[in-house]
Amino acid sequence: MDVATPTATTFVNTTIVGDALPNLPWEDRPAGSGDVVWRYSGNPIIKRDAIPTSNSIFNSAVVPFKDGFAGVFRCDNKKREMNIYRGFSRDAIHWDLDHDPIDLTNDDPEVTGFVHRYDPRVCWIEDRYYVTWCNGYHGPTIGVAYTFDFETFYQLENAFLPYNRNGVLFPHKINDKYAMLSRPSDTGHTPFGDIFYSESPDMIHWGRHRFVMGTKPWTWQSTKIGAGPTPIETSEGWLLFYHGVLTSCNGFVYSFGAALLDLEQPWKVRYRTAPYLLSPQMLYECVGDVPNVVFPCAALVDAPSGRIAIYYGAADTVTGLAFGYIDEIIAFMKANSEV
Ligand code: BMA
Repeated sequence: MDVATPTATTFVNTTIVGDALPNLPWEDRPAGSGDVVWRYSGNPIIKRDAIPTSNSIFNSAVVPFKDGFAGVFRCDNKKREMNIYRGFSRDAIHWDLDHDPIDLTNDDPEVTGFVHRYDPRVCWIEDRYYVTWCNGYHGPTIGVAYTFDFETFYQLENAFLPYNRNGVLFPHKINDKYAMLSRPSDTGHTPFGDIFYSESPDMIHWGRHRFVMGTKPWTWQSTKIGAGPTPIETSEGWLLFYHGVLTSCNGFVYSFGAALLDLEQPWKVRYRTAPYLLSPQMLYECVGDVPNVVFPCAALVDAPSGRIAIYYGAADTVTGLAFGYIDEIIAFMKANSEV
């Protein structure tokens, strides 16, 4: 598969820029369901104890790799250290995870020093896979590394000063600059957070920060929001899945929805789902180390069919999979949009 030269596939209204991925995991919408995004019946696909040392395996990222798939997984171990682990799969459902965390390479120990690493995203850009994650450096910030082969991971400078989370790269340069979404925050389990856009000439220096979107009072996204999987390029704009948090009388509730961002100026929001697309409702989403969380970090797309498989952490404990059609999601967003 030539991932460097994506093709475009046109639906009635939407052209998806991307490759064919015929081995995308897939299950049809259940009979009688009207959901625009529906869960895999075999969820959770990764259980909390999939490796001997793990307490939980959740907010994780997968990509097509060779004739199968590779991924970077958030595993919290039984010391409750948060770290990122490598995995491979033939079918993107059954995963073989390393039993030890990813070893990050950089000559400067100030860069590679471990405090915590969590919520990874993986994005193919030009000739390599970039990994971003929430990296502890005197508070959470955005760690960045790249790999060509999922064997050696070269760590770059943190993208931002602390405090920041949910760093999500765009899959190609925009206006000749690398582009990233992130969510400035504070050091704790922050009760606020909006999504911002930043650009970089070299993946090291990030600037020209632009506000993208904020919370919406009295909705599923009223407390904070954060970008999820790598944005998907379509003729309608960048399709962004993002999580939103509501503060209930019993704590935070994490759901996810979607937005369409302008192709050339992605800080301009064209549409945004007023209702959520998925909220914690299954037992494995409602019960776990942190109840009531669905937290998407990756999506696989088959451009010719418009099928999408979304990977999400459930209750900060296990990993789930959900499906949809991009043209249906965009049509739903347009019919139910509040920007
Ligand atoms: C966020 C992050 C996520 C986590 C979520 C719910 O702030 O820590 O990793 O899934 O809270 O606990």
